[in-house]
Amino acid sequence: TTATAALLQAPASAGQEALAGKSLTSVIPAPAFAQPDARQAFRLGWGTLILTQHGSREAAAVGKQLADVLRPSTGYPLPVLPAFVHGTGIQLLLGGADPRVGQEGYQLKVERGQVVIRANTAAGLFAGTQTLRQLLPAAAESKSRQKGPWVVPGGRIVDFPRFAHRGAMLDVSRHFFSVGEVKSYIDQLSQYKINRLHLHLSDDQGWRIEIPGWPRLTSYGASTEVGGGPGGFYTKRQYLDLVAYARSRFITIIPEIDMPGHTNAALASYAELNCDGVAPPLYTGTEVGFSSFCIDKEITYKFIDDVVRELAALTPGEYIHIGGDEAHATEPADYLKFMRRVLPIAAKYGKKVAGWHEFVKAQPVTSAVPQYWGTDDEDEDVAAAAARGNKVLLSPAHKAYLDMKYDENTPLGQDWAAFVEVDVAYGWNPGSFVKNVPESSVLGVEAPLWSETLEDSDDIEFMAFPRLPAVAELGWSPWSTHDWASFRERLAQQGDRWQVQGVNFYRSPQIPWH
Ligand code: TNX
Repeated sequence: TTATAALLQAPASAGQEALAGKSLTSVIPAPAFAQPDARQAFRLGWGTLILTQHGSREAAAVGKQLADVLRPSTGYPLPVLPAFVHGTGIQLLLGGADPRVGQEGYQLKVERGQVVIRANTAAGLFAGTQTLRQLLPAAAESKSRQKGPWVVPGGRIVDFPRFAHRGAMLDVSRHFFSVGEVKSYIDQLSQYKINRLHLHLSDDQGWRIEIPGWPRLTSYGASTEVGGGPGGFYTKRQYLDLVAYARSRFITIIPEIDMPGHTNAALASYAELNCDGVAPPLYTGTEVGFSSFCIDKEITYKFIDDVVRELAALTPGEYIHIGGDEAHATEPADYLKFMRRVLPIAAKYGKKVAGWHEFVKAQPVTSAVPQYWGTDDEDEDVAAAAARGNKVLLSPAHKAYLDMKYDENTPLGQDWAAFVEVDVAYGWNPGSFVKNVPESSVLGVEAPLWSETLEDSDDIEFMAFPRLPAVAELGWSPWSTHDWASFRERLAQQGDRWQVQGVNFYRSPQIPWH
């Protein structure tokens, strides 16, 4: 009806709702449009069915993932059945959604008898089920049976992302993280509608991915990490397993091989890659900017061709990330020469390029994506690239870096860019942050997590939570919903879920944790 349509135009009043306790808008990222209906609510019970679009294996898979979360805590059978079955329950349907939901959004209707999620894609259904999870009591996240009641607040949501790229980056080079640890992070990211995971697979301290024909990269170059620990690497099979795991949660992995700097692990593995033909020792410190590929040797490009070809074959996504940051040991003219040779290699293997923003000096084709990691609100080269038509990814270090300490007492992390408390991570607008990089030139946001000081999942979680959800909301939610007062209340509710999930989050004094 027109009345409903008009109501759905109204931006979610997340603030008031969150203050009043669990409601339809007690969600991160904030939904684009929400219309709570206090007269309605859905109660999960013994008889609840999960009914998924008939004929869609992907919709059924999303339904099964939802059941896998809710069965242990509720103790209910929650069978996943094709949607032509009659019964009450949670319906995951393809098609018939509000046109604004696009390719990744969804609409959600919660009434007394049913929950209906509609989307155009399985990705949209998955996003809707993440919202639904957050609308249930925190105990629903438990791995063991808990007391209900399992009530979902009533009303309607129409929700879709502001930006195409809502990313996180994990540095698996400075410290290696196992397949299990990365999967655990993927699970956490997907709850906040993150859709890209950038893996920093090589650096001075370690090479982390098997490349056929270059076995010493992994037998030797992967054998240590910061502090001298054992390091590690992903075999092709393990890497493909990660890609598939991420994909089932609608996250695309973007692999990064950093070059021409940050390459000591490769240079140590193969003497012939060095200009003087002498392999340097492995490196376990935390300095940056001392290594460089040999720009004038042909074998450098043969090596990169092999690496990019292999990575492209392992990557269903559109992008390969070629690093390009902090090349202090490469002459500026050599850097340009190098980039102009390397950029076409990705294209040859059917991939677009992402890189740390320094590489725009080489004026890459407009499909290339500079990732801005500066601590300033202007950068001439990045603005010029935007003017040429390149889309920019925003990771300003003093806002979006998850490895920055929260304050001077934070036991982990670094502080070269800033202390980044939760209000700082939340308090910037990607659409107008860098001068002359307008919203139309912004591909999205990404929260990098460098791992010089991080050794395991507990450490990852301590730095990522609660800041990752702040960056996720900047990437997904319309600016009209941006509201610190509301965000901190909603974050406190996420804290209840992390407690149940066993996530080692930082109890920022800025947040009214329960
Ligand atoms: C700078 S940011 C780096 C990384 C470090 C990080 C530590 C960027 C593109 N390069 O090599 O790990 O600082 O915060």
